[in-house]
Parts: sequence; C-alpha cells; structure tokens
Amino acid sequence: MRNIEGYLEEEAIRLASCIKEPIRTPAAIQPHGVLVSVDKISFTIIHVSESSATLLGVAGDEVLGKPLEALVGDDHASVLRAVTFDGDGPAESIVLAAGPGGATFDVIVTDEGDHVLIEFEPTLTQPDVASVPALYGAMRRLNRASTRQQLWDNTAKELHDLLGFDRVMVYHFHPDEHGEVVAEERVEQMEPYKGLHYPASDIPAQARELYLTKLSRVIADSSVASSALLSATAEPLDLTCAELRSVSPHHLEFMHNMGQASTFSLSLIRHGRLIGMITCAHRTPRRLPFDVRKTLELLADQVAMQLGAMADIVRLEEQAHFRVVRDQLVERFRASGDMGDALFQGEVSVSDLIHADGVALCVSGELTTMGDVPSMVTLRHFAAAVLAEQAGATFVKDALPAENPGLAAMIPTVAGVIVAPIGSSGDFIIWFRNEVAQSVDWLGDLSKSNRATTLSPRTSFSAWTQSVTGKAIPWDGIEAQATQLARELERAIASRNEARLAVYAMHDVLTGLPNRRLFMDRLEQALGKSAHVEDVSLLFLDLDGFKAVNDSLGHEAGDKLLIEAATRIRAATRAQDTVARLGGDEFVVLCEKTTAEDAEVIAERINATLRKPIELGETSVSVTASVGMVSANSSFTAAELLRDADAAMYRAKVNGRDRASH
Ligand code: BLA
Repeated sequence: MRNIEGYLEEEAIRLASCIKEPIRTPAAIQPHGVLVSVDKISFTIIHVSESSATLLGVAGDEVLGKPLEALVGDDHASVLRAVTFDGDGPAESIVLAAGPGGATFDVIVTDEGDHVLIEFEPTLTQPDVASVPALYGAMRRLNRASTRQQLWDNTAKELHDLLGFDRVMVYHFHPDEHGEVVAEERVEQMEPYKGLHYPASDIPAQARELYLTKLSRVIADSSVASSALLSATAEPLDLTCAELRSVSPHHLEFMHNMGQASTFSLSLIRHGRLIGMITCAHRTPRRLPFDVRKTLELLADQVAMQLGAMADIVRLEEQAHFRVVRDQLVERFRASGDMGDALFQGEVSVSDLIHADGVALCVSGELTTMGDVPSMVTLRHFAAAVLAEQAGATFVKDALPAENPGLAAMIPTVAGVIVAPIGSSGDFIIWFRNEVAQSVDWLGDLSKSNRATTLSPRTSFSAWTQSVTGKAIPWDGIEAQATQLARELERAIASRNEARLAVYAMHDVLTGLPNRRLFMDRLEQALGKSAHVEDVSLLFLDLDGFKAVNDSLGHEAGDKLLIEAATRIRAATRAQDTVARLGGDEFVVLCEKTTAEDAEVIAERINATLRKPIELGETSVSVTASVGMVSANSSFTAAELLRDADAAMYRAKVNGRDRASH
C-alpha cells in the first residue's frame, strides 16, 4: 500500500497503542443492567455495580462484603446459590422478579473459578424478535448456501429479517488483519458499506482476542455513561465473559461517528482463529434477549463451520491440482537431460503451478528463464542478495518496492516475487509478477485529515478510493507450492547425482569402460546362466610395451594411449560383449554365448586393430597385445576363470607377444 500522507506510520502507532487499552478489566459496566461478583463458597459480595441502586433499589456500598441475600433477598439468593455449572456452558440464565415494583430480570450466572458473576438484565418483551421456529428456519436455509459469497449474503439477509436492526454486516478478515465488509443488508436510505475495506486498528488485536472467548457482544446504547463497579478488593475484576462489560471510549467514539447507537456482534471462529464477524447496528438503542443471543452464537458457529468447510474444499481441490502439476514437472525434470526445458516447455510448465510474468530456474549454477525476467546478470545479483538474507527460507513479496526498496531497485518493473532456494548451494527458482495498478475502496478516508487525533476513530465513513501502486496480484499463500516444488527438485537433483555416482563407482574413470567390480558382477551372472561347456568365453589382454611408452613419453601420453586402446578394443568387439579395464594396461572382454572358435576370431580382430600405430601428439607409437583366452560354463567360478585367463595371457607373452593363446 502506498504511504498516504504518513498513513502507515499512523496506523502502526494506533495498532501499538490501541492494543494496550485494558478492555477486559474496565471496572465498569453498561448501565442498563447490574453486575455482582460473589465468592463462590460464601456468596459474599465482592463487586457490585452502581446501577444496583436504580435497578435493584439497593445502593451498592451498603451490600459490599455482605452475603448475596442482602442484595436480592433470601428466596432469590437461595435460587442463585443452587445454580450448578456444567463446565462447557458457564452461563445459566434464570428469570427473577428482583427489582422494585416487581421488575423482572434475566439473571445470568457465570462460573469464574473462585468467584461467580451474577448479571441482571431487565427482561425484554419484544414478541417480534427471533422466535425459536424463525431462528431454526434461518439456520436450515443458511445450510443450503453453496458458495462463500452466497453464505455471507444470506447470513446478512437472514439476520436482518430476524432481528430488524438497521444494518447487518458480515466482515471477513484478510491475512494482514484488515477487514472487509463482504455482505450487508440495510434499510434503504442508509449509505452502502458492502465491498469497503477497513484498517486493522478499527477492531484492535486485544478486542479480537477477547471475541475468541466471548462469542457475542452487546453494546446497548453508545450515548450513555458507564456504571462503575464498587469493589471490596483492590484486585481488578476480569469482565471478559461478562455480558454487560462497558465499552472502550475509543469504540464509543467510533460508534458515535458512525451514527450507531447500538450494536450486536457475533464472532466467526474457525480453527481457533477469528476469521470474521457479523455486526448488527442500529441508529437507536437496542438489545436482544439473552437466550436469543445464545442461539445466535450457535447460528454464527454454524456459519463459521460452513465457511471453514468451503475454504477446506477449495484448498483440497487446489492441492490436488498442484500435486498433479508438480508430479508431472518433477517427473519430467527427473527424466530429462535438460532441466530447464523440462520445467518450461511442454504440456505443463512451472507457470501452470504458479502464474507469473516471468520465471527463472538455476540448477548447478545454470540459468534458464521464461517470460518477462531481468537480465541474466541482474537476476544472479538479485538471487544472490535474496538467498544471502533468507537462510534457506522461501522469500515472498507482493509489494517489493514498499517492502524492500533495496532489492526492488534492482528489478524496477517487478512488484511481486517468490524466491525458492533449491538446496543450499545457491540454486533457486524465482517467479516474478509485474506491478499492476489496483484500487481499494475504504470505509472512510484514510488520510490524517479524517481523524481528530492519531488515536481517534475516523470522522467520516463515506467510501474513499485509494489507488495502489507498487503492488502485484498477491501470491495468496501459493509460496507453499513454490517451497514444495523446490524441495522436490532438490530431491530429484540429488537422486540424479546419486545415479551418476553409482555409474562412476562401476566404471573406470579414464576410459569410461566398466571396472573390475562391474565386470566380475557380469561374469558371475553370465556363468550362473550358462549350462553348456564353453558357453562363456573370456579374453584377458595385457598391452605389450605400454610401460616403455609411459616411462619415455610421460603419464599423460600413457593415459591417451590407454583411452585409444580402449576405444579400439570396444570397436573390435560386439555390442553384447563386455569390455572392461581391470587396471593399468590390463583389459578383459566377456563374450557370452560364444564358443572358443568365435572368441578366437574376436581376439584376432583385437590384435589386428591394436597393431596399427597410435598418434600421440607429435609422435606415433605402436603397441600390441598379449591375449589369454578361456571358455567355460557354470562349473567355474568367476575368480577361477579370470585366473585361468590371466595364465593364458602369460602364455601368449611367453610365446612372443602380439598374439592370443589358450
Ligand atoms: C470494537 N470495532 C469494534 C467492534 C466492531 C468494530 C464491529 C466490535 C464491537 C461492536 O460490535 O460494535 C468496527 N464496526 C466496526 C466497523 C464497522 C462497524 C469497521 O460497524 C463498519 C464496517 N476503534 C477505532 C480506534 C480504536 C478502536 C482508533 O476506530 C482504538 C484506538 C478500538 N474497537 C476498538 C475497541 C473495540 C472495538 C477497543 C472493543 C470494544 C469492546 O468490545 O469493548
């Protein structure tokens, strides 16, 4: 969000300061009722509100420290002493005629551990408000909503019909805690608020936390002064669960500015989080009977549960889609020689997983990009700067210019970015989103001029449009997918490297031929399969005169000679033969299903090809090979056969080299 005349700083001050107001312990209540706290065992009065004088006809200071009987008489006190609590629903409500002239009260009794709260609310007789069948019908109808917006809209409509408040609003809280009026039902002549957003400080954090415990909130008349609590102790009384808790002066001013004389609000809670609220507001003082409020808490609970289930379904569907795309990408990545191609080309690409204007992938230091991305040099600098800051975590920003001006300066047109590190060696995948012009409609001008002081509520609440720059379409939590993909790519790279290492472990590094280990393995397998005598033939080669070349021309020349010899031997044999280097200038050829005669032909071809001069830079050298030949079947072990072939090779050496011997 752009900084509107220092708006962000001011909002931060408000947030920090508003949360300090001790709204749970105001030591006062709303004056339309009476609140008493008594010791749980003795029922001695510890606190009593001043309002008891007018409503119950007994002055509070006359009964402080005395048994409850002093306030309500023996009969009522014995009823209240007999209330039991079931733990889950701490509040019990009883109708008692306790006031002067036989006034009746809904008496709400709440278990607070070592003490009991007793609240007296004058009984309401509004026969038109929310009968049980009407509430029941509303809940059944709400059950049928199939989308979130429908449910929001229907909730506002049902409550408006049921309760007759001037305006009923449903709020949704965004991840950054600011709110939005997502549904509204109001009397016609009032200004519409639906679609308007409001800052987090309108309902500060400690108020939201309180509404997690206290699921409905009545503010009966915002224009009257609160009634103080008289107290027999210095200990402040926690009024979190009290129906009558007095209202924050900041909020009273807010209501006054909004033209609200009364409100009734319900919490929408999912997984222990306040995801939204429902507020019913009226231009004149108004309140609802206790049992209606309690039933409405159930209705709100049902709505929150439905909202949660809808969100869960959307999330599960998204996850299923993500999984399919991710699996395809990772599979292609695993199978492909070109990692960049695997993620950027073909039926699905990384931008099907996360839509973006540009994507960049760096694997083993090699960069591949797609779409609109900064230059390679900038990209590398940017990635290095982010990775250095992140310590392995995914970096995600919707409004980079405001959130990290330093990094934003490197990539001027970009506003949204996700950087997911792949492993810890500097590889990464980055998604870029360009800046998109957006606007937000706020409930009232956000600039300074719309408040008396920084801590005051706004004075006007007419819709105020803010144009927003430096922001991209928000990622909305999709970075979890980026992190997951990066993790799977890391695993795919690791398993590719392992496979490569496995190849190295079985092969001779110089010539690329199978090494002794792989050769012995193949020989054992071949012998295991053979049934007939002379089924398996083995040629054992030792180069003649290799040592002389190595000594006179050096190791480098020797290595070149070995590579050339390996190439020639490979060329002289068949595809199904295994040519291996045992070490030094010793090679072996395994010929399966090959008779001794055929093996002899192969040996001669090898001798012939090695006889030809080999170019080593300036000079040309000639080497030959002594070849030992054996044929066998499964009655031999691999080691025995190799030993016999070695012995046959010696015979070829002794017989004059450059030949094959049995
Ligand atoms: C409480 N603020 C609330 C409540 C609402 C709002 C609904 C719950 C109490 C109630 O039901 O009235 C906000 N009300 C709104 C909004 C709309 C509405 C946004 O009708 C319309 C869309 N409030 C401020 C500032 C402060 C502040 C600047 O504007 C603090 C400095 C505080 N708001 C504040 C506090 C509460 C509150 C402390 C808790 C009130 C309480 O329960 O005692």
